[in-house]
Amino acid sequence: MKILSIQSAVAYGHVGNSAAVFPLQRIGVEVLPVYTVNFSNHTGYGAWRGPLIPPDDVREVITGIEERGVLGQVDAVLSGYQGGEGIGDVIIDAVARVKAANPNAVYACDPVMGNAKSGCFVAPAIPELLRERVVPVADIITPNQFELGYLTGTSPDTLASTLASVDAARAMGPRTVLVTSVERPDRPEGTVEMLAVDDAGAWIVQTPQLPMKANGSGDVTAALFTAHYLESGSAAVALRKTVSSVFDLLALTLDSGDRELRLVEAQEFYAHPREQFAVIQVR
Ligand code: PXL
Repeated sequence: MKILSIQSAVAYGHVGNSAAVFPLQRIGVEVLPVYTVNFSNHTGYGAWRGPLIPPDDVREVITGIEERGVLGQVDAVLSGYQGGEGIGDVIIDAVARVKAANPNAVYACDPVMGNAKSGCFVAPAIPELLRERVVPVADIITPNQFELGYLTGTSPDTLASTLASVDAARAMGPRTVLVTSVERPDRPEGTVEMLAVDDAGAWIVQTPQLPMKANGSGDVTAALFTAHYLESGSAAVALRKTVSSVFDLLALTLDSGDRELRLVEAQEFYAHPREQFAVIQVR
């Protein structure tokens, strides 16, 4: 399996491609990383150095890959956080070129906009760009519950209203939706859920809510879900494996006291997910 992953690079720590690439490689995926920024560290520190890569330069790298004649081997395009609005067009164009070369290829978009705690934290043009142009050409999207509401102009909270919001998102184009950080008002205290929906049904999984927020965990989640979904063709299987790997990565990181994901140390959890959490079909 080959995944063209258009995301950030950081030298220190793990977000964007610096979070997604290694777990994908560890489960046997051939990754073609294309970088959108080259930063010292993630923006969560409030200070960082290094350039945003100009959109034309990102496009050049993809054109170079195209000229090697390998775009037809790409099974999926993966994108995440967009620092500026110019990258959106490059991603849309890359998806079109990959799909022209391989009609079976899919586009997995993590519509990064914010979260319930911080609200929207991206540039003002990004939500509209995602809503109007990017999400409509995506096959898989992986919003958190806040982003799902922001994307669809709804307020998902209960399971029923979250499923209704997913239906609204699927009406925009994507057939497969993974909702992360689902916080139903009636959930057992100290838990958090993930919900996966595709044409075959809807599945939910509940885990303990760890007292932490590690930058990059969403990037690992989107990457692993995309690869497992492509591999298995099953949202339930992809959900079970992804949640297992990400939970164990986070628990290991929490234990370490480190601010950055213990991405390398957790490698066996990607290769051999324990699948310790039950996935329940809800539709
Ligand atoms: O995790 C998304 C992400 C991507 N790229 C950069 C970031 C972050 C999150 O902090 O700082 C540069």
